[in-house]
Amino acid sequence: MSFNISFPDTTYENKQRSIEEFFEISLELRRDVIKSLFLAKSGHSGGSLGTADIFAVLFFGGFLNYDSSNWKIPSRDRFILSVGHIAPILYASLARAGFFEPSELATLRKLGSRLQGHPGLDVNLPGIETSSGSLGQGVSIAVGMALSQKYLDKTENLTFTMTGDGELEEGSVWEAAMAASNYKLSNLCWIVDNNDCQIDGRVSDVMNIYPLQEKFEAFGFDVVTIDGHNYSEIIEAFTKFKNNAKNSNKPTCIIAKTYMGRGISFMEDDYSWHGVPPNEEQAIKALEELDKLDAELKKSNKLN
Ligand SMILES: Cc1ncc(C[n+]2csc(CCOP(=O)(O)OP(=O)(O)O)c2C)c(N)n1
Repeated sequence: MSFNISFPDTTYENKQRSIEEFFEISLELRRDVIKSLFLAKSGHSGGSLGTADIFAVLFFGGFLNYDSSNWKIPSRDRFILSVGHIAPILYASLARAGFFEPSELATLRKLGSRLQGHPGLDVNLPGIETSSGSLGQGVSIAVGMALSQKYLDKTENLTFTMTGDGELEEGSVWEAAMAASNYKLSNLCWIVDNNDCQIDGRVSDVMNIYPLQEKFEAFGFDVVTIDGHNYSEIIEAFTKFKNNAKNSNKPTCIIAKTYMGRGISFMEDDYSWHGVPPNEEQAIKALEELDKLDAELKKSNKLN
């Protein structure tokens, strides 16, 4: 079987969009994840695919303020991927937003690549604000960034961070949560990828973290629980956060109910896909499934 992988150089603007456009972008992000992980022969498929809809809205829906051609501009919003092992979806989003060439996605996890298995500051990849992947730490860094935005720099800029739900088993996460509300960080948006899957089982079986909404509320957050694959709900949640940032003293937590491996029939809601890449046969099948969804979308004539 011959299988040629290439990454088209399509990029997308960061602006208000229709549901169909977000779906189209999420399909491209998912293709990037499948292709880069197949080429890497290692890495985390499940969480990367499961969060693609959230990344599509956050990076391409006008919610995260950035300039990919001048990415270090101090007035940017920050995005910290605390759940660092799902780096492939962050890399895909950055590439499609113009931070670097999409063709670089082919270097994921290769020796000398800027796209390491977990985001690293040492490799100077545009868009990476901090090293992350030692679970529980990124979110504390995000709290520090939000603190300095609000009280040192006195800007209106925002900090977004994403944790896994297994990651919430780290005690330091709750210190960060306590600090976020203590310091009234209404400019902090904490997204929880609540797929109820972690490295070797269901989160609820390994270490029960529930009830989650009530826990974050008790820690002083304004909490919204959404379907993390429903674009309207994702848009509404980010809109609420932006409103909170201006009018409230509480940090916002978005608990996004997702399915690990979303979009690929044989990966969905299966924790054994937490940390493995597709082999050739699986990659071909996965890309065919995504192409089919794309064809159906185009046939529906709802794209501009
Ligand atoms: C401090 C720390 N301990 C352990 C690990 C190993 N580890 C990597 S991913 C993972 C499970 C994380 O689960 P979750 O946050 O739910 O991510 P998902 O399975 O949804 O991708 C663990 C324990 C780590 N990266 N950091």
